[in-house]
This record gives sequence, structure tokens and C-alpha cells, in this order.
Amino acid sequence: MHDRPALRTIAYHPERPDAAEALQRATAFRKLMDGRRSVRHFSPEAVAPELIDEVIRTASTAPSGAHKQPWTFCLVTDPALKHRIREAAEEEERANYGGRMPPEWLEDLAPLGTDANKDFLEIAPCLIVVFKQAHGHRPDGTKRKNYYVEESVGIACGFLLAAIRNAGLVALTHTPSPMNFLARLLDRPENERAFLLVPVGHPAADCEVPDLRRKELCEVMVRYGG
Ligand code: IYR
Repeated sequence: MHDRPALRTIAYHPERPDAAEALQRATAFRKLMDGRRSVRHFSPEAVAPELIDEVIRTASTAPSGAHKQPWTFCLVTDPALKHRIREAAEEEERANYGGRMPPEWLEDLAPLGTDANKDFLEIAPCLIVVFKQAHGHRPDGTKRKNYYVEESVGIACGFLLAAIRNAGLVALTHTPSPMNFLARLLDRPENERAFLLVPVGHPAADCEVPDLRRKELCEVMVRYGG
């Protein structure tokens, strides 16, 4: 049964730069994104609320299955709530680093120097906790399906990280595991599951990041030209 009329269509003519400008813009954007790093050492300096609103608006422009936009971005700035999130995350991570993660995983993490201390969850001025909506609701409260939820929310998080970088802010993609404590602490409805925890702010004055290298194009790309 098709109980929903098609949306009306509108003309779409996005601006098309000439070839030279397109390449220049593609290169400038690549350099901007290449300069993004995961930051674990934040300054407590506050971030303008309107800047956070804008990056979350950008994230929510991501494509999604059947345009359901199956995401919720919770912005946590309250120090007491950040403290509770840190305590709960560290409890899980102590179990992870203390034996729940297999040796190979610990070995892969060793070069990054991560451990169960998650002080950035209190020091960063903002925590954006991204929830995926496993299903939606009809007006009468019954369940309505969402589609490609992981893909949709993953793409939205990519948009979020790009917007954060573009705004001159820094972030960490943090996945405390398991992260069901986030739905409990933030009192989320039954259809929402925590997807990603993104501390956002400015780097500490003495912030350092691992000196990692990125794969070259030839390592990540395979061509099938005619
Ligand atoms: N969730 C843990 C472990 C961790 C896992 C991966 I994969 C990383 O890239 C980094 C950390 C933690 O947050 O420490």
C-alpha cells in the first residue's frame, strides 16, 4: 500500500565551478581534511553555542535511508553530567583494558597510547553524543521502520567531523564500549541507541597527537578505467 504521495520536485542546478577552480577547491578541501586529527588533550575553553548548532545542522544534512534522518545529537555541556559520563565510560574501559579486549586489540592500540583514563570527557567543553534511531514512530505511537540506520548515522557523523574541522574546532571519535550507559544517563527514548561520543572543543596549549601516516592513494584506490 502506498499511502504517501510523492514529494513535489524542484529544479536542482548546483553551482558548477570551472575545471581549474574545481581542482583547486578539491585540493584545498583535501588539505583541510588531512589536517584533521583525533584530539585527546582539550582546553577547557568554552565553544560558542551557535558554532555547535551549525555543525550539528551540517551533520543533519547527510543522506539517509528513505530520508528518515534516523539520528539524534545530544549536546552535553553540564559539568555534573559530563562527570557522570566520564565515570561510567572509565568503568567500562577499565574492564576493556583489564582483559575484555583480546591481546591483538591491545597490541593495535599500544602505538596510540590510549588507556582507561578518559579525562577528556570532563575537560572538553562539549560532548556530542550521537544516537541512532533503530525505528521511528507513527503519530499513534506504533513503530515505523528506519532503513540503513548504521550507514546513515555513520555518514552523518562524517559530515559532523568535517564541519567541526571546517569550524576550526577539534574532536575525538570516542566509542566507549559497551555504551548503553549513555542512553540511561541521557534518558533517551526506547528506540535510540548510542552510536558515537564526540568530545568537541579546542586543543590544549600542549596538545600532541601521534605522528601517524595516512595510506597513499594507490593503497586505497583501485582503478577500472576503460
Ligand atoms: N574504546 C577504547 C579502546 C579504543 C579502541 C579503538 I579501535 C581505538 O581506535 C581507540 C580506543 C577507548 O576508548 O580507549
